[in-house]
Amino acid sequence: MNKKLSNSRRDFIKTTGKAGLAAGLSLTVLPSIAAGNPVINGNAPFGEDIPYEQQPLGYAYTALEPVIDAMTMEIHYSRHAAAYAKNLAEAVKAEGVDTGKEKLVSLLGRISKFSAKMRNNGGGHYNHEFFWKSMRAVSDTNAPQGALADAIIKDFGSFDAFKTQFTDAGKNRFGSGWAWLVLNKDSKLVIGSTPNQDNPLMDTSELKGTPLLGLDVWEHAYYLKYQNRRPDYIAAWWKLVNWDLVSTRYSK
Ligand code: MN3
Repeated sequence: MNKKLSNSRRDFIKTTGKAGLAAGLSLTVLPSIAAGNPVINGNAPFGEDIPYEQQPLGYAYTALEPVIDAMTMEIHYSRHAAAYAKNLAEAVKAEGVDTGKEKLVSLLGRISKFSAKMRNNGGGHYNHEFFWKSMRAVSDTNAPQGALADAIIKDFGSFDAFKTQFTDAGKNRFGSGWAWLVLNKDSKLVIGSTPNQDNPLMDTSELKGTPLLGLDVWEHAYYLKYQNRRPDYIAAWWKLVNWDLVSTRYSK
């Protein structure tokens, strides 16, 4: 953010703070605004911190073969996801977000205050960074362990029932979007989906909670290898899920 904008924001906050005091607004809220902290929607779910910039992939484009082919990974990461990160950088600049002070996860929690460009690209960037980390090389015996496995059985009946419900969420998402496993505010595991690049951290989202696992069901994620067969892509994708990381997210 440039200095002029930053100063005018501070003046705005000062003025608003005085007006707020005059109007007798809560003193517990105002000091944090005056200190320049992000204003966080009180109901925003906790989500993991993801930087505003695109991060290195962490594995080769070939690492997820044969489930996801190298060309799909290369186009997906270096073109689609890179574009979300670039457009997000433009949006935060244009809309005066101080990225040194406010984390992306907090911004998503009040995304209704921003433009469609911020929503689409903030979500697009966050979701893809989250997605890359959620996968690792193929394992035919891939399944969650420990406390997460117990919670899945408790909330869905069995691992197979969980997979069926998650698969249906991905299959039935009309058009483009994401399927999610989230931990809701009652510490219950919930499956759902979001349209476009929305996610469960957004104050605009019907599905709310802490994301534990997300699956990209946009055609760009699977079309080269699976064409119109989204269910085949989802069925194969289970071999890639990094359950160790999902467990870590759950235990946090
Ligand atoms: Mn994608």
